[in-house]
Amino acid sequence: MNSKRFDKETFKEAVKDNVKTLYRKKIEEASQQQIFQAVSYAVKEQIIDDWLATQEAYYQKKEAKMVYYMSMEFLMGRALGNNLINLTAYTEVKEALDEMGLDLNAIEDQEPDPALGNGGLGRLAACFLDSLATLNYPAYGCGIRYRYGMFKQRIKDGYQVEAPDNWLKEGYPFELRRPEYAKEVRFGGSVRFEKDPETGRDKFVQEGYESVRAVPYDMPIVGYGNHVVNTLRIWDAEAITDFQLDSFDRGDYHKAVEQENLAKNIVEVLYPNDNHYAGKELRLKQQYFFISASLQALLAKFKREHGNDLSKLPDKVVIQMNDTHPTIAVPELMHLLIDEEYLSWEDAWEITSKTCAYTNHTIMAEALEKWPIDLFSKLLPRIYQIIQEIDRRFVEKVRAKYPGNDEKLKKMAILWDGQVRMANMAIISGFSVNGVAQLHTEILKNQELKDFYEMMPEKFNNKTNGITQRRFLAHGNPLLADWITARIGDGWITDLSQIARLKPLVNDEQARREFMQIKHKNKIRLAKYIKEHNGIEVDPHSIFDVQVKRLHEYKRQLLNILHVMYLYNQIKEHPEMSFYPRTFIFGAKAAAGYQRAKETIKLINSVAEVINNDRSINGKIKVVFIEDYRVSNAEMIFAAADVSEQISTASKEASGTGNMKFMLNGAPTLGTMDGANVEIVEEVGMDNAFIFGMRSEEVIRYENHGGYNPIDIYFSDWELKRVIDQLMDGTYAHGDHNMYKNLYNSLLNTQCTPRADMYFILKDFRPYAEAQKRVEEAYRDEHRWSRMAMMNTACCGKFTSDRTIEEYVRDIWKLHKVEVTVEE
Ligand code: 26W
Repeated sequence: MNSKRFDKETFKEAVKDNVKTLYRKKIEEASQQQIFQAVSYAVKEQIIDDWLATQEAYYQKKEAKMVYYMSMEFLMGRALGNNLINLTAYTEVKEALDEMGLDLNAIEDQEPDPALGNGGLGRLAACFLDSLATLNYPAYGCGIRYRYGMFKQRIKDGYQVEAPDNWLKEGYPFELRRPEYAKEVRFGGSVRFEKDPETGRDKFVQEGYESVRAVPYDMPIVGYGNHVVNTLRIWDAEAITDFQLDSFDRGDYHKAVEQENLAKNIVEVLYPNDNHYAGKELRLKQQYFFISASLQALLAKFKREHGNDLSKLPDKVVIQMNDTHPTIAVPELMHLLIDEEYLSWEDAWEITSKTCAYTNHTIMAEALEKWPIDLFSKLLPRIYQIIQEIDRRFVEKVRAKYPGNDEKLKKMAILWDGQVRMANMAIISGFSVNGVAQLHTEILKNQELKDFYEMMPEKFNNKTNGITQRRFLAHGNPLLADWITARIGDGWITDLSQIARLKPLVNDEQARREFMQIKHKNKIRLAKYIKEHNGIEVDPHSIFDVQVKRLHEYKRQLLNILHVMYLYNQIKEHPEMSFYPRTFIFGAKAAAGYQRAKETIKLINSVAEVINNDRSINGKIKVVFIEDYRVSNAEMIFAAADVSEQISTASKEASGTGNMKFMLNGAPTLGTMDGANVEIVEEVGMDNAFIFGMRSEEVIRYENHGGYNPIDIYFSDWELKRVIDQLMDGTYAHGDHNMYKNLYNSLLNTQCTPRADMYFILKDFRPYAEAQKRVEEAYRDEHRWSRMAMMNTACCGKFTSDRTIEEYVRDIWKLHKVEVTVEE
């Protein structure tokens, strides 16, 4: 608040005024929620000026190219604290509120987490928006304003119970409804072409359709200290009321009600599946809904600013498709260009294929979107026609290049086996295909997408993911942030490569001590949270060993908890053995219908209950399952972690981004050579990480040729056998022998889908246990550990999303920076 605009006294007045006008109350009478609202409106008022100035600057600079980041998910997390950080007004506002007897932290806690995303992919989108604004790049995020975001997780008797996330209940202060930009989106019906009597052209007519009105809500995305405010535009659905009256008059009451329902249902809820395609029609409706609305708005804006020559579109606009979920943008853009703008197929294709780019975030087969053709063509008849034509032309090309090779079509065609394969469409139609970490991109090129890579190698490129240090250090770990700034200045906030200046300090004993003292304070903060939320006492002197991420078999939370069970057996058997106290911390949501994942949560909680209540082990092990893991508590968890568990089956985790957040906060990785872990080790050195287990080539070899039998390991390792048997003997189930039957079978039963131990848990168990031993050894050596921890922070410069965004800009988007100046 070195600016007049954030003068403390003015700010205090604004808060008081807001409480008065919004609630007719004095500050002393207002509830915490009301104060949150009042403070947020005061902050938003400051943002609005920059927002206007930014949009004006983009408009003036007509050559400014704009990226549209299309995503079904934006996992934003709370806005108030982050906005204050990026406005460089956090400290001043905190002081101002202090002087009013108000506590900014408590006020921040009043904000619901906007959780319009599942996990990695949605949070990445949020980090990208932060970096784009901070780096002065013109950008829009486009998504859906779900009425209910990611479900709230409650734990009852150790089981996950889902509760609705009504994040809009109290009204969300950081959004702005923009009804003047509403668009109509049509579903179903049939298509016909007729000669336009005036122009003589073939005119496209859609009949008997249902439609909804898409109404945008804009959220400000504040850049760090640069007056840039970009926009996240999320679409709400409303019934088209005039049509309703109209059809009511015509006696078409039924249709009116249907449209009302369509509107209500479409944006009702975020699908809570991560990495699992379910093929639900409503999901396809969601996808088409927000894409059609976004593209209509995009074209309208383009024509307003640049006129009607749409051949210039690729110079002014680039559309980045966040996984396959928004790839319906390809045929929708073709449809708008051909049917509404009367371009030829060839011209429309030239524009579309130069404008669209695709990011792949997963190679898990069950995540691939493949829509049944009958469902698809009924819901989107015109879009389906266009896809047929894209496919027809592509198949022709493949036949010409590989005559008589039907294997190629089986792999590469869009339409195959009664399905529309969205990834194939995206790869064929866009000008860029990128993976999200080096290893992942190599696997795409050499395995999953090999045929495409051979045919069009120039499209393929890698963009290793990153995270924003503004949220995950400046906001989430203020103690460490201030300490770093005191040591090396605050340049790291917008240039994380500067954090390397901490490297020489790892040899400075005083610096190391301070670094570890901060870690300890953060552990106390988390211990307090755990006490309040779980009622469990944990010792901040114990090793905080943390695995927080979505629950999925490939991420292998099961490996982690089986190892805890193994340690517990050991301690029970050899009470005298030396053991450094550990707190195993888990946080994870399971997709509502994912049985094995839910069983794993129950297992973790049951193991926690048994171990935490066993006085005989003197608190050497504690197990904590943090309920409702989400962005806001994640920030606190990363800050407090000693060990970062990144133990996915090699080749399965495309990148991971939690791994980077731990590293930034000084927690060494205990992990496999998977995703971005590979690059983390490259930066920090093998000595400052704990790497174990099968390599990706080995996993892929087994998968391609078979040959792994977990039974051999089971019978040759009696300690492991005992642990697995404990799943069935009632040890962690109050005597129930069936509670973990599915988990047990997933490991051993060859009749189980499609192979036993698909994720190589038995095979990696011993290497994991040994790596855990190395962790303990290293931790006992305070000198060594503090060096390691600090080295992780000092070496994480590469993993800022600012670097990722600069690479997207350089290789794919070709944007230019725009300066925004505002009078203070
Ligand atoms: C259709 C159902 C569905 C839903 C979500 C399929 C796939 C997804 C996402 C692509 C899953 C996801 O979030 N992937 C994660 O993306 C992160 C950001 O790139 C990576 O860091 C993670 O490794 C990857 O699992």
